[in-house]
Amino acid sequence: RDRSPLELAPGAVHVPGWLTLDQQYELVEACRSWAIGPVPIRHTRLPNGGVMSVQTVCIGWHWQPYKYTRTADDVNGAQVAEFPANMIELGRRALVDAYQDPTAGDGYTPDAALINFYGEQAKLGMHQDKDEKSDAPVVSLSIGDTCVFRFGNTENRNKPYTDTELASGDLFVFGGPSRFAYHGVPKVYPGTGDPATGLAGGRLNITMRVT
Ligand code: AKG
Repeated sequence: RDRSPLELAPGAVHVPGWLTLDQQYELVEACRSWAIGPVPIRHTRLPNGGVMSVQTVCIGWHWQPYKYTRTADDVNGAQVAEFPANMIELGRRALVDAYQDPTAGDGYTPDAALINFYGEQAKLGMHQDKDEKSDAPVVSLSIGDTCVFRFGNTENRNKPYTDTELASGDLFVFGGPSRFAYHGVPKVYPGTGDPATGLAGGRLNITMRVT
């Protein structure tokens, strides 16, 4: 695959195949451990009574709709795992490569990540990431099954949007004028991932944020 960055909209960049297989394997191992504890991965309950089809575990700060806390008060009350320094570095390199600017990562210090696991039927509705007080970019890493990623606009939940596929190893950055764009995952293609990532099935997505 061509690994050149593709700009979907100003500030929204897709870099196919950004992570090596080794990096994917390491991230899968780390996520497997975070999924066990201190806060176990779970289907998040929404205030409207809905339950998300994706399963989520957080590091650094715990996201519960619709705020960040240090302790997972809607799960087991435990403090979430620390945000590791090597992921801060990975986030900085992601910005440098996506924006093709050696200074793009300067001063970028993500302090939270949402780790989402998508089973065969899981989807994520169109939403904005707006519970962060910072307008620093969101860095998204995908591992495992390919999905349809729907990237919209900052004004309306629905059209206009662009559908693109995110495959294992892909990086997607949304910052600048696209930071608060609506986005979602309408479909995952089961069985499309490479088990050599350490993920036998499903899709893993990690989004780093500055809260
Ligand atoms: C989010 O965590 O806010 C997402 O939108 C995840 C997107 C994805 O799974 O690619």
